[in-house]
Order: sequence, then C-alpha cells, then structure tokens
Amino acid sequence: MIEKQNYGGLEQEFIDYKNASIVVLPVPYDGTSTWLKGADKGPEAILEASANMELYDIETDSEVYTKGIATLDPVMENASPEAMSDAVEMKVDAILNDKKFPVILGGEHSVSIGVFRAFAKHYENYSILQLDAHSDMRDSYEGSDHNHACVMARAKEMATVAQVGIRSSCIEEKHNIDPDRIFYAHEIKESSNWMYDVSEKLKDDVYITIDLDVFDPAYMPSTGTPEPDGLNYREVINFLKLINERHNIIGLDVVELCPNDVNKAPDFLASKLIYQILSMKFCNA
Ligand SMILES: [Mn+2]
Repeated sequence: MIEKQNYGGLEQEFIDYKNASIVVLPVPYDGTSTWLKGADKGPEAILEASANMELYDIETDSEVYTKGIATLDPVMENASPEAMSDAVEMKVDAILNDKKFPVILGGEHSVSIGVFRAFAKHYENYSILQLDAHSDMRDSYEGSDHNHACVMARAKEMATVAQVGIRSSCIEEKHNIDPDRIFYAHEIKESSNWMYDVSEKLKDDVYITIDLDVFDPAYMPSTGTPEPDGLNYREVINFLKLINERHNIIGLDVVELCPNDVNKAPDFLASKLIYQILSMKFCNA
C-alpha cells in the first residue's frame, strides 16, 4: 500500500486539519504548458523530498511544523483550465474561511488564477508578488485567457502586482507591463536597493506566487521553460526575509516544478524554500 504523502512527512498529531495553522494544497495540473511537460508530477516530487528534510530551521532557530501542517488531497480537475481554476478557488476559499495559511503546489502556473480569485474575496486590498523568469502578461494564449502565459494579466485584474526576476517576455505583453512594477533579473544584478524598491510597490498584505524558473537553471534545471541568468537561492531567501519583515505574507504558491528522475536536488530546493518561508512567517523571533 502506498502511504499518502504529507508535507514534511509529519507524525499524525501535526497533520490534523483542525489544529493546523498551515494547509498544503497540491494541484497537479499540466494542461496548458507549451514546451516540456511534467509539471503534473511537481506536487508529488515536492512532498516526497519534504519527507527527507530536517524539520529544524537553523536561520530562525525554530520547528515550524509544530504549528501543524495539513496536506489536502490533490485537486484533480482536468477538464479545462477554467474548470481547474474554479475547483482551486473553491478549495482555497474554504482554507481562508478556516483562517489557515494556504500553500499551493503546482502544477503549471495557471493553477494560481483560482487562488488569486479566492484571495480577492477575502482581501480587499492585497498585492501579488510574482517571482518568475517570465512576465506571463499575455491577454490570452492558445485560445484561453486561463493559460499559464496569462497568469499575471489575470492577477492584475484583482490586485496590485510586482514582478521580480523577469528575463523573458514577448512584445505583445508590453502594453500590460507596468515599468514601475517589473524588476528585471539583469537590473536586480546591478542594483543594491532593489529589494526595498519592490517592497515600496507592495501593500501590507502580500500573496507570493513563485514560478521556480525564477531561479537560475544551474540551481533549478527542473522546469518546463528554463531561462539563463536567474536568481540564486540566497538572493531569493534574503529578499523574502525582507518582504516578511515589512509586510504580512498571506499565502504562497510554488509552481512549475517539472521533476527529473535522476537529479533530485531541485525537488529538495522547492521543498526547503517552502519550509524556510513558513519558518520566517510563523517563527520569526
Ligand atoms: Mn515562468
């Protein structure tokens, strides 16, 4: 019998939904990805890696799992990106009604659209912080406005956005991109103040959507559309520490892990990234 994976491989007393402060929702959807397929295997790979992680976080000197981390059954709606978004919205809405902190595991980036909609119901004035190689600002793509390439165009309709680590766009997206709210990877590398500049653009409540291709492919080769010249792990962690100090992080998704059978390091990176963000959020002394 295959045991159901729970994030962190935790003992029963820490995975009970009722007592959990944190809820992990896997969405293994890969319906609209355009190049390398396999993002549907992402959630399982993150959960598997997470069971092999040390649960003590050195930087915050804490064990965030003791706050309770429940892992829900995956959302399996596959009929269309629109139907999947509706199903995700319903689940996240329920998690927010229960006053718990949602962590969504993709799947490709289109899984975030339903999440944004659920947050818009609960937060009148929130910001969406995107970490990504791609601006994802197309109005529609391949016949759907719920395609992964349109995620941030949808986000912009619901919240103020800031885009970080971007290094790939198409010219048709330019009219949707606000030059004051996009922080290109090449500019970040030359700036000493970029983290504060991003923070200035964000409201108090911040939802974070992380497309793992924001990282340089040297660290994160397991994505559908890897782009050179990305951020490293420490840059991302230090940036999110600053965001956590200055803002209220209200939720998180980590998407586009396209796992490799041989190289498991990227799966561990994704898993630990989530754990470190949760440690900052819940255990920052
Ligand atoms: Mn991307």
